[in-house]
Amino acid sequence: MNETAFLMQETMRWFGPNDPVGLWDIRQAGCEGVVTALHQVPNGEVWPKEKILKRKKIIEAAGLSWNVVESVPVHEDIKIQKKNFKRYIKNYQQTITNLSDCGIRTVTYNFMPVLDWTRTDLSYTLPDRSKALRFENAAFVAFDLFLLKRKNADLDYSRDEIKRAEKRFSSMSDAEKKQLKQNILAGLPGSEESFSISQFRSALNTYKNIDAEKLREHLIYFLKEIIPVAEKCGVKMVIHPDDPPNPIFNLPRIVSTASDVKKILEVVPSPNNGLCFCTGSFGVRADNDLPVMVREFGDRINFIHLRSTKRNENGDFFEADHLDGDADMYAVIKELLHIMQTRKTAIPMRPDHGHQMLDDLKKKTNPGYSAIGRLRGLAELRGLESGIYKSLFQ
Ligand code: DNO
Repeated sequence: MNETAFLMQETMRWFGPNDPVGLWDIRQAGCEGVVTALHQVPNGEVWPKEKILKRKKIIEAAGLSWNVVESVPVHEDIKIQKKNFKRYIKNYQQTITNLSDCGIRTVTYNFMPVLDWTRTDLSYTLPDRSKALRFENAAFVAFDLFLLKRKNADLDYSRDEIKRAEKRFSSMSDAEKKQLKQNILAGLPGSEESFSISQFRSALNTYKNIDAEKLREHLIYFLKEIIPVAEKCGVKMVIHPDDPPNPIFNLPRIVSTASDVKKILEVVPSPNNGLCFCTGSFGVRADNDLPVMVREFGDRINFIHLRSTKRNENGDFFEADHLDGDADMYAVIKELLHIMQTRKTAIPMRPDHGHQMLDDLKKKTNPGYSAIGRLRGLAELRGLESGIYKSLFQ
């Protein structure tokens, strides 16, 4: 590649010293850096500089850099503007300042109520016997209606959906029901919360007077407090889209579509108020035209998650091979390359999720975050990017 080439910075998520996938594994996958977070710090508390530096040192000892924080979680009180939310915002400002002082200047967060990302099945067997993550609508609706027994939940679904959920539920063994409950409530890797059924019911209840407009107001309030601090200390804040990008449990969703993103970026028009462009999350909706979105928001995309889901007409989706789902990865990467050459910047990227495959089938790995599946995804994406770059810019 020539010296003025701007290609994506290749990184992988690393969950810290307890991650079964180690830093040297990530390095051997060809990455230059990692994306990580201080998962041990309770939500809402300040990340102390010593802890940030300690983590940074471990990463650098493996010849890698800490390119992006994913995530500094936004405390629920901030989303619902209750109790201690002002204190939590102050803490958030301090955390950003501390990160910047330690040289880490891209911070991911999301504004999903109660739950971070959600799947019903963490080991969906594909025809080649590898395992993928999946969201099965009938199982999800069955959980909502028959396990959670949410009040008025039936009003949120069509008759057809309810019928399919009944059928699905009656075919489930007790062990499957338990597993489903756990998949939805126990918290997937990177999410900092987990719930029992009754805790979850009360968490949902805190949103009873918060619709999408209200939640958006709260996000805007948060941004107006946070972005000036981010500007001052040179931190790029990037919001991660809702996953899945549709309302679940009748909770408001405000980062699911191009028009949602437009509102967020326009309301605080600062380069520090940016987007984590996740092809996997946005790509679940057929009305999200991914390459068009890259073009539209290109000057504010400061972190990229690449994966591809395959959806069907029932609202199910599973995570396909990185180049094989509904996302037009060729067109997305082509647009990203244009943006990077124009901005003269290399945007950090991570291959998001990956199948549990080969030797990893015998290991206990974080769902979606095994080594070999991500390595395969990254290798495919790298090849695609390099081919497009050479044919277009050299
Ligand atoms: C799932 C991830 C999410 C994401 C957060 C960002 O694999 O994409 O956990 O990191 O939602 O805040």
